[in-house]
Amino acid sequence: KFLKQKSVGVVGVPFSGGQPRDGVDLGPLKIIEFGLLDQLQELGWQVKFDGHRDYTLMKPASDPPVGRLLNARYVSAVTESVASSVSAHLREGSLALTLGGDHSIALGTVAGTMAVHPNACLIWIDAHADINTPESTDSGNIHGCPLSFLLGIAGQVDVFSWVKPCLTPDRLVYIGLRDVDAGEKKILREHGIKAFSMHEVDKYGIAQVVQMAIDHVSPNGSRPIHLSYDVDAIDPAVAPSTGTPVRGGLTFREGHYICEAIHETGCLVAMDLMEVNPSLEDETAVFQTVTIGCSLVRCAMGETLL
Ligand code: HAR
Ligand code: MN
Ligand code: MN
Ligand code: MN
Repeated sequence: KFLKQKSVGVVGVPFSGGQPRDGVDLGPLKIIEFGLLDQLQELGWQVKFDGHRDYTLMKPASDPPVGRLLNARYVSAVTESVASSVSAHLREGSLALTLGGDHSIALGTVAGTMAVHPNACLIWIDAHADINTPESTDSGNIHGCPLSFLLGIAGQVDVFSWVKPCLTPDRLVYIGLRDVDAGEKKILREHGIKAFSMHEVDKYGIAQVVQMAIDHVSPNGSRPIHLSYDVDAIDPAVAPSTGTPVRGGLTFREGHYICEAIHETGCLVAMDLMEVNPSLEDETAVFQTVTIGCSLVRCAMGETLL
């Protein structure tokens, strides 16, 4: 509906600077090594991929903490560049698929989407709310903060001056939450942000939750959808290779159902797949996590249609 043709621009972002654990930068390389691009072609998509960018060139020689924020200059430079890659694909009428990397990258992907589709909505699938402000973050890890910047509730941080508030609370919805900081809960309440935690998934079932989520952010399919998928939303028994696993997550089918239902809306314009870390856990765990990453993307792009 909002795409010109069945083509997808893939942005590989081998970046880990939004959190402390090495290896999440290998996520996009592994996912593509496992054949995702061929799989999408088989589904009838024209695939555009320029190769993984080398963002290490952007690493500043010195990057001392900005308040509590760690690697702020590096994260800012990388995400600004990601934003322009995403918006370039969208301007051509393609879907933008970004492979992470840690979830700070979504600061760039969502900004890139909103630059082209200012009225788009954001569906955030995650165990975490990623809405800490520079003041509320305990860890200083920016992958826990991207939404506060996008919503314009982060206050003025000079290093991130390129980020313009581009998201409103009514266009954001979460599914899968189960590890939310006290400060984040306060932010969610104060801004009236809709969130379906694992409690609601248990209570209503995934089909009703996804329906309510979509109806909330895109009544009558009126808005383009950006889907930002943190693989740690899935239960760690199913997707173990991720930096901050939390028990009690989405089942294999629940995780896929979300993607299928969003595909059915015909409104998806951008998707992120984040926090796959192939250096964590054993070989079997990595295989499980990378293959589920690929199948989540395929489902969002129409695999389940018969
Ligand atoms: N809320 C914590 C923080 O801000 C942990 C969040 C980070 N983990 C993620 N994000 N993977 O989804 O540090
Ligand atoms: Mn996240
Ligand atoms: Mn998470
Ligand atoms: Mn905390």
